Amino acid sequence: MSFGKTAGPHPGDTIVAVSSAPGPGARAVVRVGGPGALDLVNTTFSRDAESSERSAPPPRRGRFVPGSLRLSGVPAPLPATLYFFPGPRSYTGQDLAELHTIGSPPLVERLVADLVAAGARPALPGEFTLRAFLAGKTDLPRAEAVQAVVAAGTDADLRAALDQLAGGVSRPLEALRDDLLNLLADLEAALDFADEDLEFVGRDETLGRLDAALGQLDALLRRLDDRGVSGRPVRVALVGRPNAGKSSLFNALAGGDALVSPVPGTTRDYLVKRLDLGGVAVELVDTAGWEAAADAVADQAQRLGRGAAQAADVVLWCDEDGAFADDDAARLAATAAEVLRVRTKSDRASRERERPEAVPCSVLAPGGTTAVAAALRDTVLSLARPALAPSQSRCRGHLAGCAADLRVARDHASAADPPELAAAALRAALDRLGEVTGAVYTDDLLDRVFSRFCIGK
Ligand SMILES: Nc1nc2c(ncn2[C@@H]2O[C@H](COP(=O)(O)OP(=O)(O)OP(=O)(O)O)[C@@H](O)[C@H]2O)c(=O)[nH]1
Ligand SMILES: [Mg+2]
Repeated sequence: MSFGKTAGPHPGDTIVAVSSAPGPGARAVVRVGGPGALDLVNTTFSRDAESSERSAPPPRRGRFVPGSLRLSGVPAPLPATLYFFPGPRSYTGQDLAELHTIGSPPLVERLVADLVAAGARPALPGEFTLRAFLAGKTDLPRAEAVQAVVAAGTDADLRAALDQLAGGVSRPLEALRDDLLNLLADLEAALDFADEDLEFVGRDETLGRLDAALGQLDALLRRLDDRGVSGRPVRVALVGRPNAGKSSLFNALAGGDALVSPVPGTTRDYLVKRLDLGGVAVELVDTAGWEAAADAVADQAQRLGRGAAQAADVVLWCDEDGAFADDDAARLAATAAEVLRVRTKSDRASRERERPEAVPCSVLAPGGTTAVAAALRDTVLSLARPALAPSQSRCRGHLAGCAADLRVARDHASAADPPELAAAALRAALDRLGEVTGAVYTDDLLDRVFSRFCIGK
């Protein structure tokens, strides 16, 4: 699906979708939005105690109108209620009608089909919220929060989504954007009157205001992290005893260049590499083998390795026999990580002992790591991703870009470079900030945000 200008949906279309949860229920809600919403609804809906709905005045805003639906092929009228919200004071900014009726899937399908036959177009995922965004009714973080509220799986997810919906991210962003726009205006005024020896904003003041903005950005980024949704890729740690074959597997999976040797305790530090598991991004971490540390360096390596395991979302536990001793399990229990057991060096026939709970793996046999890669991908995909995660990672990305541009502006100001340079960097920073809220957007950005939505929202 694309919201591109040529191929994308036309906001002048009247769209229809079921907006209640799929399946049978006490009540189903069908939404019709767009300029022809009321006329379309009136093709199937009649008010109670009225001979002709056409002679009646349109329903008042937010008022519900009891009545019934006449559906094609259904002999009896269905009880229904119409809620009508005329634009521009509606969710989408356009006329919006909701028909509430009995939650029977075949009847609801019939209703949508009749409305489509009467001229409505089936809505694309997120199209109602996209219209709200395009009408200036909502910004992107709030639009994303709508989807996150719908998808929230836990109380914490729901709280975070509701906070974002209420402007938890948007409001501080608006304040920050205002400050930066004022600073840009001052810098540009100084450019316009460069010949007149008037000082609009001095170097120290510029630096001070940029530092304040960077501080606010930092606080915002921390706030995103505090919600426990940092948007970082899933972290996978290779953990096991010395010589188990962790670094070899690391190299095989990630094309890394970790040191491999038959001497136990080869890996002293830990190595991190990004890896693409068929469209799923993970961060693979190679760690030092677990053993009783013999010296200070080994002890340090062990602690680093354990720290990495602690921060992991998934642990690939490597063992030549596919074994997983109770005390190993106990040590890993402290991490919240999902443990995936791997039987390494499966090409060694003498060690061929079947352990169904461990995935066999060999870095020497052709295709010997395919099963591990597939099992790892499944595990990563099965991890519940908080509903706000995509929004948070999008915001984080734009905010980090904004901070980088602000630092460039700061460097120029501090080096007393021509003020045009600081102004240009500041303009770039403002664009990045605009991308968070949607004040500056591209079709591609809208596509990424709204294609995650479900139909009817
Ligand atoms: N036959 C066979 N040998 C392997 C395989 N994977 C690793 N090895 C060998 O096992 C030895 C140890 O491998 P490493 O990858 O260094 O093991 P490690 O777990 O990283 O070891 P430490 O860093 O010391 O904890 C090396 O000699 C490897 O060549 C495998 O799939 N098959
Ligand atoms: Mg190693």
